[in-house]
Amino acid sequence: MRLDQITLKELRLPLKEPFRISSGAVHERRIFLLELRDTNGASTWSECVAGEAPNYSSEFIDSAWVTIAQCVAPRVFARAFDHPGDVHDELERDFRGHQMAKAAVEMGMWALAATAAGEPLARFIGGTRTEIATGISLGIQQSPEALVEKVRGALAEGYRKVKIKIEPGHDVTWLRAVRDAVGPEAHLMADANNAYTLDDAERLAELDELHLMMIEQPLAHDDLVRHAELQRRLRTPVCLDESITSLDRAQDMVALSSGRIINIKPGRVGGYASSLAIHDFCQSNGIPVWCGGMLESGVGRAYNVALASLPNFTMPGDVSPSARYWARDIVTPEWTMTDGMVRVPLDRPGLGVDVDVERIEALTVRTQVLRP
Ligand code: OSB
Ligand code: MG
Repeated sequence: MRLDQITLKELRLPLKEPFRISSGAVHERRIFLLELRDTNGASTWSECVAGEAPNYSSEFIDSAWVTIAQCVAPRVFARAFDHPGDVHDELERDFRGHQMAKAAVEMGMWALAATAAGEPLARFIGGTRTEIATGISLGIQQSPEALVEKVRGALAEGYRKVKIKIEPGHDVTWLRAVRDAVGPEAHLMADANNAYTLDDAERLAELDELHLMMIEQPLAHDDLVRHAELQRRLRTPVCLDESITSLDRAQDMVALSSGRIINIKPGRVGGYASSLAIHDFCQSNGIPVWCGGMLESGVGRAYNVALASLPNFTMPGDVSPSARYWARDIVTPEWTMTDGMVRVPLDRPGLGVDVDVERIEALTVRTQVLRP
């Protein structure tokens, strides 16, 4: 397999409601799509999940764009690959960081290979599930009452897990209001996106009585040592998101006991090869994983759904249906949820959804065509 063209496109999709986390708010998602074409003329789409600002990781859309154009694409154009699993190593050699930029191309190579092999992407990577238990990630709300309403609505819609964004001042009282309102059985968790320090350990320990499934990434984005100290002081399992950028970091988490669960986002770890390695390592070490989200369009969602079909994705993923985010998605059919489950498309090779090329053209604000 050899690429002979990558087209970069940026479009804007307004979110139905603003999404606020401890590090910032998004109103309109700048969607970064790639169309990859190989020397046989086959093509597929992928999505780079970098955000508008470097407030989740150091990458952002504009840095990822330049990185793909100047560093990732030239390397991938320069050789043929027997297997998409070889792309990751090629992109790691003397090339530090930029996981989301690398992942966008690497994952597209997996989809091209799946299509060429005549297999649905989920099966091509070893996925076994036919449907994915689905969670919703709720941004920080105006008041505890507003949050309770959102959570009730999500549970009524059938979501199997409700993740609530927290930050100092919007945490224990807010989550207690939710727990009191929805009862002891509801699957609730919190995500702090690095909003705390170890000085907050006592406050965070107050969450133990609320029986959350986990607390995601309470401390710094690149920390493992302090999370280990915090985990010793909490009964609630710590789940790491931002801190796990590679298989090595997952191994460090286990070695240091920095957390008990991992949220795998393929973009954050450099793509599918790395996601599969983390998945397998966690499976062998009794660490449950689940698939995180980055407010992807229907294109990125296809990759998340396929990944979440692997056997050790035992907890509900942040793979909400299209209608949770957008008035209209850019794929057909849109992603839907029935009884809290999103179906894995297994009826055809590749991504399993059609990309609405006309709509993408209409929404595109910039394009760049890359060639060898
Ligand atoms: O921390 O998981 C996160 C979105 C943007 C940046 C970070 C995160 C998120 C989400 C969204 O929680 C989950 C989704 O895509 O539904
Ligand atoms: Mg998170």
